[in-house]
Amino acid sequence: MSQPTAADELTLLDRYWRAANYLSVGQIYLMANPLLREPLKPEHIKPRLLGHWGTTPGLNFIYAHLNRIIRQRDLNLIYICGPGHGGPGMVANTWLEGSYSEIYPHISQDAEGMQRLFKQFSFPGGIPSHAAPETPGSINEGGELGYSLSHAFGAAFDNPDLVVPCVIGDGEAETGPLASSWHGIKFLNPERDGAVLPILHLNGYKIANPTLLGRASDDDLQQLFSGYGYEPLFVAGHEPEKMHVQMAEALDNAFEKIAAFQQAARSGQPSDAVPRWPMIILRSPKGWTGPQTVDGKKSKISGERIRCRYQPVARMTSIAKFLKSGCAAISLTICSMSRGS
Ligand SMILES: Cc1ncc(C[n+]2csc(CCOP(=O)(O)OP(=O)(O)O)c2C)c(N)n1
Ligand SMILES: [Mg+2]
Repeated sequence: MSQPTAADELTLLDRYWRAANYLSVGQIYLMANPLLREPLKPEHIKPRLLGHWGTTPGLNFIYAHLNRIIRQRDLNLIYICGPGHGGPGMVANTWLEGSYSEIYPHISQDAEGMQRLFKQFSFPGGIPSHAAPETPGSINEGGELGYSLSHAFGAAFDNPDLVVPCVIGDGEAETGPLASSWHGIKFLNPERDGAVLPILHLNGYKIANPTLLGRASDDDLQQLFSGYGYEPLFVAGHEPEKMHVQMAEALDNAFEKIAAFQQAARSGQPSDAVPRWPMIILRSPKGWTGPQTVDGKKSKISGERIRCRYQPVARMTSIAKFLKSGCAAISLTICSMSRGS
């Protein structure tokens, strides 16, 4: 059994997550003043706001935790991101890791590079708002939902040393291609293929409408995915500290199971037993860590964060109001999202 993750490791992981969240918000809103070192002015904010915040904190959370497991187990791993509309998150993480600046040296890992990183996002002459071919490491485009899990299986087949965690949005899970690709697990040979770890991200909504799987009980999900051949591991909540512990435990558990299936199949003593591969079902709020009220309006879902697909503060009138009040409020919004308050 693995040891529980040390508290200081989780603190560092949380800081990494918050940094990725800040960088994601920055790309959506800012074209100047990237570190908010001076009070916000209208010219710091993009004239046209584009990009999805709602899915991004969950994607960043998963990304940070996968980095922990890669370091811990020295893994060869590729992260497939179904909600490619969370492009700001994928770009933020590759910049934090350094791979973005390696490929695009002018987007350097300093304040000047950060300003360019923010400005280029969904901006004329810049980069798309979705994960795209130019996003480092991307093999799954963000535009049309439905193919993430089949791409994950395609990456793992005949690639025995690769582990492929695949994040699937609960909206994407309702598309025909995705709904059928769960069965890909039946073709996965633990001896000569790599592993696929589906991470079903139940943030409850597709755009702003409720999802079928988001409304299903844990018991029903357990039975559904067990029927497909998986062993679901549940991670649920909204308090970052508790969620970090749960997610670290779920990933430790999943990777131990994967390693055990592969070792048994590659031991030279083949058996007819069919592995029940792990998957993770992650329930976290859409727009997690975002503001609970904007323009005096509370989230429609009691006790939850504001439900947002795009930006929590999107209307120019709201931004103008924030700016009129000395921009403290919007600075606060940006900071609180990255702080996970
Ligand atoms: C095939 C297809 N249908 C519709 C869309 C439009 N669309 C973009 S994001 C989105 C919601 C996706 O919901 P989900 O997968 O749950 O992602 P998340 O909640 O994490 O944003 C939809 C319907 C699309 N991109 N592709
Ligand atoms: Mg969703």
